Amino acid sequence: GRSPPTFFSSYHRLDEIHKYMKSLESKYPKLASTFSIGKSFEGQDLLVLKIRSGKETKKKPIIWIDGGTHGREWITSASALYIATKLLNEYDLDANITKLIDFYEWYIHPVVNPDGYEYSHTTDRMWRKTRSWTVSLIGCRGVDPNRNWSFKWNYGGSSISPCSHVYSGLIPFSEPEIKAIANFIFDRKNRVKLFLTLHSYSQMWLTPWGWTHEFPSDYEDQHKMANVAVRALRSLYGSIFESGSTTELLYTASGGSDDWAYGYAGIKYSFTAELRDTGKHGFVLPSNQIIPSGEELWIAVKALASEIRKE
Ligand code: ING
Ligand code: ZN
Repeated sequence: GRSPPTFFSSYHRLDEIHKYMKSLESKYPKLASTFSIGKSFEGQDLLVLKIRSGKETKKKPIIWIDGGTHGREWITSASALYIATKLLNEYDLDANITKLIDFYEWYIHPVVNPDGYEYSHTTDRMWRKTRSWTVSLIGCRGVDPNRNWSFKWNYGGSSISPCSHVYSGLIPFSEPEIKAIANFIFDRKNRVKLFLTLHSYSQMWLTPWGWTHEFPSDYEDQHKMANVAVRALRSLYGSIFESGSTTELLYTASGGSDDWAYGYAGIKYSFTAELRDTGKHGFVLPSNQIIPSGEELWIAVKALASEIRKE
């Protein structure tokens, strides 16, 4: 294919990301379109890129990929955009990619939490949560968007204290950013074949559950598919990603998006990928790793999409 554009040599602010998404839409009018699924607490657009070939009449299986759920995890937004760019660049150049685009409808949502993302650029590099507040809760702002989903909400690994990094919110789906995704996915739940949410860091391919130490009935299939991803990923630069359930490899965490996508919406292949690195730079991954990190993730996503297609 063509060499990756200079866009991926540094991290970008939200407005530049939105501009970039719209530039993809103009460059590939037959394949790409952007649309907003709602507004963040502070009024930013929740912009999603759709990649699809052919006439709109046919209903296709869906692949959902999101990044930027947590403000400080910049590599996840960059990587989601990298995947989108690769899909579009290689369409009609690479027969396998062409097949994957023709078969699926792809939705890429690079900045799930735009307010937290911007705040991590302007004020506090380590900001994780949203930026919401209510009059009854003065003092601390923000809800953990990955503890705010309705499935097994507040079953453990979250907090009811507004000052906590893992504050679950006053009610499930209190955060407009999260409610918007839930509505979007739920409306299409029977067509969504892969729900992939990108986080950082620790290099893991996580499967449900996060809310309990028990393993779901589909664990065997899910773990096999996670291994398809990590094996492909490792083949490029040798990066080692562990695969396993969230509680097994990390910690108990309820109210996360992958548990909801699997447990409530019934999407079997629902994963959280924890991208680079394993702690050397942590959340502050140098920008010269955007392209290699994007490349290895791209190989993993391609492998997953082709494997899921066979089912
Ligand atoms: N990790 C995730 C977090 O929200 C996770 C881990 C995965 C939790 C799936 C719940 C469900 O804590 C990061 N880095 O945010
Ligand atoms: Zn995260």
